[in-house]
Amino acid sequence: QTCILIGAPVDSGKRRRGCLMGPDAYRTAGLAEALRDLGHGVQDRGDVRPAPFTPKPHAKLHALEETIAWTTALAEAAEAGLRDGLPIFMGGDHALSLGTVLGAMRHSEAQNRPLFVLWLDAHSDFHTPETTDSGNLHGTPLGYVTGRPDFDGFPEIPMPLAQDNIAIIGLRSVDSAERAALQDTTVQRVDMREIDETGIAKPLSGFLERVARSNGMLHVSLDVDFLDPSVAPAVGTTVPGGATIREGHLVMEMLHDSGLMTSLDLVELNPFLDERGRTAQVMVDLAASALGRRVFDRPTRAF
Ligand code: DIR
Ligand code: MN
Ligand code: MN
Ligand code: MN
Repeated sequence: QTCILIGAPVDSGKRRRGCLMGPDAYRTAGLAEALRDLGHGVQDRGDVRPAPFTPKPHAKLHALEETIAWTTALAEAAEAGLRDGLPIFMGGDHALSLGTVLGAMRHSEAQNRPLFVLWLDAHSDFHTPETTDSGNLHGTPLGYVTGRPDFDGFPEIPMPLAQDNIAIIGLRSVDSAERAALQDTTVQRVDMREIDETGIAKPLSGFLERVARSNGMLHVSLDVDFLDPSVAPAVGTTVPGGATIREGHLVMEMLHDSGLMTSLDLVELNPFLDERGRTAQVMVDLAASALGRRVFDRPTRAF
């Protein structure tokens, strides 16, 4: 399994700047070396650049043209990366997933396999350009890929991602328009209360079983703010009451055991807000767990 590292220094998905430094923070924290130590081939393809664009002021949406340009470029990079190995997108804010999930959708369609998406995030990112209050497009990728309206100017969605094929885990900040829209969907929504009550393994194995039964491809999108800010402070939108380090590793270890993950986003790291690269290191360690780092081998569990 070759891991293809792809820098996605997207900083247009919200107003607070700094996520453009993410890819180099992951490189500095030793992502490639950690994966090589696990026996993987690793290829760093450098940073993607956005397609050419002309900025136009917009009454509400922040950096619309730039975000569209990133979406176009990243969808192509994702499609190419998936042909050659397991792409890991080093973000960059969550607007990068507008492109990476689109690329994964195109690839899975070409493979004739269904795509599933696991969204690890405090937020549901289910807005449309119409419903967003903040005007920050990093809050819209799941709205986009599921075929919600008003994404004018963005690349066409070939076939919307089925709601049944999405799980969002870690929820604790859902805007009212998102809540209203999500309520009527079959998206698997796992909020922090459910994690408190049942543990994180139970809803995750249910989802992974569904992926396995459909012989699906699985795109995983890990937002730094999935984790509690006490352990992962370098993100612009911290929300208290998040996943612990161990819950994060358990998710990643289960993903590795399942053998189902086909692509991975690491998003919203803002190294400018960090102290000594602490959060970048946490994210590198989580990625390593998803790619097979473990304390001991254990009997394999079939999904
Ligand atoms: C918020 C923030 N719901 C918005 N979204 C974030 O601006 O629409 N997603 N931070 O991860
Ligand atoms: Mn750089
Ligand atoms: Mn997010
Ligand atoms: Mn978030």
